[in-house]
Amino acid sequence: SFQATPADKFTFGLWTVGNVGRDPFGEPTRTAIDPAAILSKLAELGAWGVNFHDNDLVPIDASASERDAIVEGFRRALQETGLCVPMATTNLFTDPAFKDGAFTSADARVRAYALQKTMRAMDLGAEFGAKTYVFWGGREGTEVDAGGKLLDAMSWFRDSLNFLAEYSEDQGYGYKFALEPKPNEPRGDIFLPTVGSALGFIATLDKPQMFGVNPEFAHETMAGLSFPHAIAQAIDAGKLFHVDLNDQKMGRFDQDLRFGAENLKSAFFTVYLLETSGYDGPRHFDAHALRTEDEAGVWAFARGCMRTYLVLKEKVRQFREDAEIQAAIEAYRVRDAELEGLSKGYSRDKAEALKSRAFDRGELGRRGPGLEHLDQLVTDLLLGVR
Ligand code: GCO
Ligand code: MN
Ligand code: MN
Ligand code: MN
Repeated sequence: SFQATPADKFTFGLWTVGNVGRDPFGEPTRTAIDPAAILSKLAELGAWGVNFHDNDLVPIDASASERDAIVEGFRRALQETGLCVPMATTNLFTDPAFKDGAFTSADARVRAYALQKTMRAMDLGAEFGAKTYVFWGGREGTEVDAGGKLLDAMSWFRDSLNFLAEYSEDQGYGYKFALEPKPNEPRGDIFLPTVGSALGFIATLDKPQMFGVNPEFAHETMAGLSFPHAIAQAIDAGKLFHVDLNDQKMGRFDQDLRFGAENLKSAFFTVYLLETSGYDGPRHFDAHALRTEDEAGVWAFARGCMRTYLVLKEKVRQFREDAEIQAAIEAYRVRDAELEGLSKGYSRDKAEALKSRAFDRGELGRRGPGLEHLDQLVTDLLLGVR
């Protein structure tokens, strides 16, 4: 049936299903949907939660009383629909003040304003019980390296994140922070362009344990990298705090396609890793309906993201129970208890034993691991003929 339920932990951003189809070449093709209407439709489709940037909910120029009224209305809509708000984030990219960066702006006033806006957005998220705070540095980058801020940008970024981590602790919010890397767009080059860069940067923060990553399928793909490889590294590091699911053709503009729309095999291994690694965070779809679509297309898009995920989850189950596939995986691995023992946990004896060991290079090079066979089995599985 592949019908989503809250137990699947699917989430959408207000900005995703709320996307009106504006692009750099054309005006919106859809009218904005009221957040309360978005919530009831998402609940009807079986989603678990909804996420927002501060200004998806509260306009940047709202007065204090307008803010309170909006927050109250949204709280009511959440209660009526049973949806939760697991993640919150700040819009540090739309307003012209951020045109040359927020935390990495060369203008100290902009950096201070970015901190103010983020603290207020953290307050807002905490009001709704959000536990994960995403940092997507959309404008954190540059087109002109002559400005000479490549090194400064790293320390400004670090100072800001350290400051906000302290703020979260001071307020007792208990946020876990997730950095979301992207290689470019809207900037010519965005700082911390890949999951690997973000992981490296986290190790330089004052409280690295509070920080992880929010990898996005489209972003790693834009960089020409493999999304399953990226999340595997994040999982291995204990740093997969959130995930943005969508799809993307490599080497194109930021497409934000429906999950599974383009790279089915990578989508399958993404679901495989999420479902078998113990990851229990939200499955967040950060994508939007094609600009061609009307509102019916928006909900077809949302339903499609969840449906494809659930179909692939069922394929993961079949993959793990398929005797021929499991035999092919087993055959791929060559086990050797003695050599495996010698190869880890250094001692001088082990080093000497390995150095004097005779290896049959000819045999190692001749062995066919059976990957064509295995991969075709997976292809058959995904095509539905197994
Ligand atoms: C993008 C990004 C954003 C972020 C969002 C959450 O390509 O525009 O993926 O959608 O995920 O700002 O912080
Ligand atoms: Mn994106
Ligand atoms: Mn995008
Ligand atoms: Mn994203």
